Amino acid sequence: MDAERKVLIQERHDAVVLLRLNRPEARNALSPELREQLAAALRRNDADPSVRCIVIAGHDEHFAAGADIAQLSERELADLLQEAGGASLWEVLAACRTPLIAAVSGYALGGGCELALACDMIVASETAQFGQPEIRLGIIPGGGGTQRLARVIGKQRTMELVLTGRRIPAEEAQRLGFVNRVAPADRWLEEALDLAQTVARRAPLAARLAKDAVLAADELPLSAGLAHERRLFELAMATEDRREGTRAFLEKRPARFVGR
Ligand code: CO8
Repeated sequence: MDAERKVLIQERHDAVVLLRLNRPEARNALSPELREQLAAALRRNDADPSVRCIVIAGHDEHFAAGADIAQLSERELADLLQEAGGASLWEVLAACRTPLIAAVSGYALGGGCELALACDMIVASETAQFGQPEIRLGIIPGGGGTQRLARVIGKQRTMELVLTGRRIPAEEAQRLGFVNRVAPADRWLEEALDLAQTVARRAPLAARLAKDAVLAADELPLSAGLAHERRLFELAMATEDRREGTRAFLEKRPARFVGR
């Protein structure tokens, strides 16, 4: 438990959970221990219906500097193959049904950039720097970076980032379309939490269905995606929250969503 508190700190802000990476001595490098604890925290919170949005953050100077290079330098192919049994952090992130927001200040590099990209939205400080510098270490991204970046910013731009390892500032990342909002250096976490609170106030089942529908756009051809959306829309129509939401609108009062 002590170790858990040390590398990953969880705070509760009403219906929002804030998970803070906390290995400042290694620029929040994603050690196996940190990855396991983050995966466990995501699973735990995703299973808790009172949690309506999860924010993943680091600190002012660093979101996460990627995989732990000290550990990477020692790894052999056999170690990697052995690991493949358990669900990795990346699989847990992809399976998380609760909306996820990355709050990025400072460096988000390698696995850190991939962690941010695996979230549903990114709020960045004006100081944030994103990049996939793996090529400089003789490797390539392994946490989904090539696939997610190519889907969001396109092949040519992804090639440049992945083949050169160039870092890009928050403003450029926003221009390229993978950062939602850029906040002043002293407000990045507040703005991410504000966005999370807004999501948390919406109908929670509809939020999960909406997330499912949007993510399907990356996986399915248009006709299958539209059919999937239609099924999820029908599910949303069957909820108590739909009755409450539509009634509240007609009665000109705020809706009280209960998640049923
Ligand atoms: N791993 C381990 N230690 C690190 C890492 C890291 N990724 N990044 C920084 N550190 C350590 C440094 O070794 C140093 O330790 P010490 O104080 O003992 O010398 C300390 O943190 C401070 O580092 P710097 O002196 O370099 O700090 P700066 O503020 O000058 O620079 C940077 C910060 C820009 C973040 C710089 O440290 C840097 O470039 N780090 C490496 C970034 C990088 O290459 N990341 C990619 C890693 S590979 C990867 O992520 C592959 C993902 C594959 C799948 C995912 C599995 C998780």
